[in-house]
Amino acid sequence: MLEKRKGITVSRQIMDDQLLHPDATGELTGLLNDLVVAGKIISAEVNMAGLADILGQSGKTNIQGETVQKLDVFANQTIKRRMEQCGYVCVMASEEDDEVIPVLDGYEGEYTIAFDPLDGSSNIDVNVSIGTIFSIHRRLSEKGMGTEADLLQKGSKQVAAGYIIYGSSTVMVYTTGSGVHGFTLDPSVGEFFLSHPYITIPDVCPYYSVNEAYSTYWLDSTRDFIAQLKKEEDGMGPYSLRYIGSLVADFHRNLVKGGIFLYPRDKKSPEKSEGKLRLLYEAAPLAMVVEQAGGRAITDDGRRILDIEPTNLHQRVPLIIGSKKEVDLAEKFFT
Ligand code: AHM
Ligand code: MG
Repeated sequence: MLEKRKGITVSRQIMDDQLLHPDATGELTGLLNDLVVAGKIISAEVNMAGLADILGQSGKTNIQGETVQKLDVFANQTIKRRMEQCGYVCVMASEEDDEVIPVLDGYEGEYTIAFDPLDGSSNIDVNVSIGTIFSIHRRLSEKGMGTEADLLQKGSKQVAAGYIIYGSSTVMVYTTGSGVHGFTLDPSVGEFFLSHPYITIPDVCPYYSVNEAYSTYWLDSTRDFIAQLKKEEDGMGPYSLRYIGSLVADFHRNLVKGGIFLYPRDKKSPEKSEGKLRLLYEAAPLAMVVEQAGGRAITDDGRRILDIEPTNLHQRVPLIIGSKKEVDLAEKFFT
């Protein structure tokens, strides 16, 4: 049956997901389909980047104080334009914008979207995989333009989440809470086809991913856990290190092959006291995906990522995410 589904289009799968919810109005289906269009546009631009003189830096810095590169700007604008006029979204948040982003007057819909338009952007001009991450919630307010409060909802309330990775091929992975599916873009026809139905993260986990250069700044618990992964013990380990430095790419590899990714807090600077990654549009959506795939996502003090109540749009959170057995093991060190 699963084999037979392989090759169906992403829009067919999105519609099938909707049919699991008899009361659905079709708004989430419409939103996801518009997001797919944004993904295709960004994918085309990423592939053209080397040719189109779009590489390099735009000279601006974002709220995190990082240099914004031109493709980030393009990806951000592309998603905002698609979402502001799709009619299914009431307010947005993006890694690249300090404040909430309104939609066009008269186009307010039922949902909110938070996104990282192009994660891993420091890798853009060296042909390393980068990606778009998205998180969708149902609005809390009744109607009209959405507010920040509509966006500040915990991850367990997400109605859909996922990412699009621009790598050796472009792959969209998403969940609406009924399993995780992956679709590969066939650029010759401009369509995403189901290539990874019902993804489950492998039990056997060969990889760990962490920036070990910061180990001198780590908490003892992090250092002890990583030391454990290097041992051969109880039929586990030593694990191999794979760190791309592009969250979507590291996460995607671990989801498909098995693995654990960590971006823990460290003592390097006050900004790193909660790690580096952002709760709303990096940690929470990937946590929903990983849990739907049978894995786990926690903080380095043992909290479930999906249970964290956000207090601001760009808050950071220490992230431990991946195969269940390894996150269970991590938890013993972190609690
Ligand atoms: P970005 O959203 O500005 O691209 O930053 C997030 C990226 C992640 O993709 C990656 O996991 C991490 O930063 C790498 O950080 P570091 O270089 O500190 O290891
Ligand atoms: Mg990012």
